[in-house]
Amino acid sequence: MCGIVAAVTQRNIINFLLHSIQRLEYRGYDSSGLALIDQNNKFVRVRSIGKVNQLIKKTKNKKLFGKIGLAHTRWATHGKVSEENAHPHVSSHISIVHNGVIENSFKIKSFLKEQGYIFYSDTDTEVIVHLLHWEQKKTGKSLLEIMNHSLTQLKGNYSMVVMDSNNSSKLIAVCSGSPLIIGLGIGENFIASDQIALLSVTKNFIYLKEGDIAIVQSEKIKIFNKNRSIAQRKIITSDVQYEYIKKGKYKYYMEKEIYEQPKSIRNTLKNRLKNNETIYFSELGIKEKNIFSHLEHIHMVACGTSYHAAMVAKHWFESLANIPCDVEVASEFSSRKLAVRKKSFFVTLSQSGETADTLTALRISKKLGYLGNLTICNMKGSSLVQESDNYLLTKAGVEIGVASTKSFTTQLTVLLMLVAKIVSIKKKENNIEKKIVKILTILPRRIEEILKKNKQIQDIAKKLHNKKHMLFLGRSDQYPIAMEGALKLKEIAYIHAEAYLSGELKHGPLALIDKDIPIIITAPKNSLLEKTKKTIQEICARGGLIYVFSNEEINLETNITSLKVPYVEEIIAPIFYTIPLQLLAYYIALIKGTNIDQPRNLAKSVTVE
Ligand code: HGA
Repeated sequence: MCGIVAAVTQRNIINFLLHSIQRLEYRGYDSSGLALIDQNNKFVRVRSIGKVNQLIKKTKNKKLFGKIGLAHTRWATHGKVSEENAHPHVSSHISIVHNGVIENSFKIKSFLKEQGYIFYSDTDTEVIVHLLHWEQKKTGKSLLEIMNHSLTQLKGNYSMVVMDSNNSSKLIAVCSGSPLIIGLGIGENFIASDQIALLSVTKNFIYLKEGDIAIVQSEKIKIFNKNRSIAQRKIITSDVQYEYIKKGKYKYYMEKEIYEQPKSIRNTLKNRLKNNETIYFSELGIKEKNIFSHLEHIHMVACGTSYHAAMVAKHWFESLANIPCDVEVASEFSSRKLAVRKKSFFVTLSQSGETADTLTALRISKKLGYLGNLTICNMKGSSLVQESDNYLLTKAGVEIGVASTKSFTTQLTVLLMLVAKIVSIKKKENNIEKKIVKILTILPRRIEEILKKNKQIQDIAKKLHNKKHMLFLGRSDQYPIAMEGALKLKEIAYIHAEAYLSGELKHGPLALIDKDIPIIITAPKNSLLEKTKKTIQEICARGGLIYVFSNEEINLETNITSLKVPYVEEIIAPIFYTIPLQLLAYYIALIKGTNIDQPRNLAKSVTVE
């Protein structure tokens, strides 16, 4: 969530800060702000509610100058959306930008008030900056020393960057609970919460580890680990392509990302399908046999769209590999007492690798006796990748639209490869692996074919955009797709949508059926189609309004709109049928005129629990 950018350079960095913080707007976008230290060693601060464009407008005629500075785009947790609550916050000569939540902020705040501090905002962040100031006033120690001491008093997450107008040569970064990376320039260095903010100035990054404190100067960087010993951290050269962060001919990133899926899946499969029959994961190398051969159960934990991907994978693990698999929402996993199955292997999924609920679940799982763990993630240097024993990358490329699309279909692609690999290792023969390799090879083409149905889906969107509620139905491995379709519609079109198992309709939700609640059904031609047709007839008999996506012509009644989609192999049908539902949500939102890439109240990577 909240985006952070900071820089210490030899040049005026105002334009860099504005441009880079705008890149992070997808993380939070209710307000933004920046602070610089000017030639007189004084803070200059500009803040604004709304999008970064508002901030840019406010800075326009100000002739701002500074070689060191901080910028922030906010997703509020403490205090409403207002200019006073926007970051950076200041206490005398110390300024801060922060991502996270301080759980004991009220207690510290009342202590600081007793010491005479006046609070200008309702944020927990302002508590940190006054605490630092108080400690420094009391002890006279350096900012680094007081930082060390103050952190022991804070409970919660507090990735942050701090600067001191009495010492304008350095920034201090603290990484705890959400990501921070250092971008290495020539005679200048940068800090951000996501590499895409810094790709215009560098490709070389250091990912700070949990608990790290870094002192960043224009010519040098010093990192202390959580035990406060000097730490050496690897420099990672990013392979993220700049084109991924341009909208190109598309109106919204989400549209671009939907149409990019054949390419993203090709990238995900690249160098992983060998000789048309074997799957190879370079991330695991030869240790894959050791990792998977003893497992007898899989426990998958994720949130939101990633959770839906895990639900599809449950069907694959059980039907193709005969391995029992349970799937759980990460926040629930961490909220209950668990009984871990014997020889259970723990799998997490997250696009960003920073999802706080999933990270917490992983940390808890390590104490529970799982056989091992693996994360499936789109971000190489992310916390989940760093903290997991094993990882597999989805290689979707940067996803900027807040509503996930290509990260979902590439997660499913990786999951299907994983299932195939595990079947071969457990069964000691590779017939299923060979079959899956063959099917995955044609998957990008299948997606290209379904994307061509966009015009017909736009026509359906025209009929549905003014509805207040919708139901999505799916059976078996199409149920998670119904959930994903409903989630997309809620996220970007602000239409209330629910997903139900087709077979469950008659156990209650059938009471909702009337002509005002359209029902969207994905019904691939398979052994379950006849059952789904029965459900459709039951809805029709009650006057329901049905829209079916199927590769069989379904024209049982007049109140059915049936869109015949191209043929697809049964195993990959969940991936394939996701596409029309993504397009449907997109086109409905487009007609409604919502802010598709940055829907209200949401943020891309949810780094708070
Ligand atoms: N708690 C701070 C920062 C919010 C945040 O990190 N969101 O992801 C605030 O409310 O300003």
